Amino acid sequence: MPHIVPFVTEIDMNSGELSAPGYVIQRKLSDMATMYIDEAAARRILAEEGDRLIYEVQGVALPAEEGQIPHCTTRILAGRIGEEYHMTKGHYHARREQGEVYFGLSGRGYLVMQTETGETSVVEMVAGSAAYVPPYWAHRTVNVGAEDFVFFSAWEARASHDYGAIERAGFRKLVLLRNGKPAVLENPNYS
Ligand code: PAN
Ligand code: ZN
Repeated sequence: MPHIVPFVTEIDMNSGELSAPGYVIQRKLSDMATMYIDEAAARRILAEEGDRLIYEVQGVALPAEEGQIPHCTTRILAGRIGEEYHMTKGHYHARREQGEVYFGLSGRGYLVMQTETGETSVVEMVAGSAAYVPPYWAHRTVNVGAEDFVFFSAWEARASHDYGAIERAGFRKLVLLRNGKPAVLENPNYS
């Protein structure tokens, strides 16, 4: 078993940048155009404006072994695709029994969660919010503000990510602009 020595990472709360990221992931509109309810709007943006960065993840590199606690920041840029706010892909943990902690660093977002047995929950996060994603809950974050929404997350290494179920069926709840503010609505396409 590799021996990890203690370390500290400095985080820029406004950009989510890590002092020494082990990895950086960028998700663009072209990576997730089919995930937005208004796919035609996504295609229009891609054709007329070109691709756009939706969110960026910066994390520390740790081995995927029991007891390690990987952690990262996520920065979701402000904006919408049609009426739907910029969001992460969202996932279940491959090991469903593993939970996670999110901590808001800047901006304003919604954390959208659901279980495979039909429960849903949407909580608001601002700078200073510690949100708990319990075991068995799929999770997606949505930037509902005018600035970048940045948060920190930490999970158990073996949780691993299962994107397939969400890619196939989506989330039960959507966060859309309605009457000038974010509204949580049923997803008519949820299957
Ligand atoms: C988070 C997410 C991160 C990006 O660190 O992985 O916000 O979202 P997607 O993984 O859905 O693209 C987390 O929940 N880790 O388990
Ligand atoms: Zn997760």
